Amino acid sequence: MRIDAFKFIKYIALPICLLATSGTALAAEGGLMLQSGDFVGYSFWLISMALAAATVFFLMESLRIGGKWATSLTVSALVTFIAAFHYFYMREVWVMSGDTPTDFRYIDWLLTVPLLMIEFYLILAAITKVAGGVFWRLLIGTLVMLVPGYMGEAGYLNVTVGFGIGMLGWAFILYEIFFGEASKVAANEAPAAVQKSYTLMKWTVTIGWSIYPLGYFFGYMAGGTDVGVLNIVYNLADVLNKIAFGLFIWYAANEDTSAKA
Ligand SMILES: *C/C=C(C)/C=C/C=C(C)/C=C/C1=C(C)CCCC1(C)C
Repeated sequence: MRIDAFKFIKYIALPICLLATSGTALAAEGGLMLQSGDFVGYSFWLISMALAAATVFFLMESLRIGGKWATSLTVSALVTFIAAFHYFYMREVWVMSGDTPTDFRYIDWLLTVPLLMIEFYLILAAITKVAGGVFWRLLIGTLVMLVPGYMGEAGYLNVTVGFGIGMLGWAFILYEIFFGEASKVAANEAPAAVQKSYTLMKWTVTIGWSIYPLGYFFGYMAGGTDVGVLNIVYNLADVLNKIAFGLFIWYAANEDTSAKA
């Protein structure tokens, strides 16, 4: 497919300029810079750049592959775009204070986690008709998981209660993608490549996502963790849960499209 100049500016060049300028502006105004030997700081820097690069890739690929896969790929790009922006701020918090940027993480999650969930609906909707209930159940599950979790961490709710309700939200999501309507549609109607990526995505939500409640548990309920270790683990988890997750979708889009070409 030919990519025309207007589309290129609108979808690719503009978001990239925004990302680049905001990142540089923040680094300049931050004052305190990354210290040599600050490995947690390095991981914040690496992940923010990897997320920015992944955004470019998903946007380019959504233009190239396009068609019914354009929406899923665009949403993958939105996830990495939103996360890259938050990482620019989070790394500042880290290098300036050595604290965990909890509020930024939750604001990021509040936007990116529902978008990641919607991907389950979108990849199925790209190949067949899916009931809207799938979309709503997954969306509600994410809110039940995140809002009490935030309230627990921020002190608006008892930490154990916040954790308990959040775990129920996560369990509800896992039930839907393993045994609910979405899983049945995937098993009965999806072509092999889409099934493969559905399986990878669902295990990411199980194993990759377990990092965050584990961090919460050890941080607040089991006597506290080392903030450095906690942040490196969260940062690496985001590579799997945001970038690799997007690549699983890209794989399905690519296979499904070349199978029909
Ligand atoms: C890109 C960011 C992602 C995928 C973040 C995911 C976050 C979670 C899966 C958080 C889960 C939590 C629970 C299951 C219990 C309550 C505490 C939370 C919010 C950390």
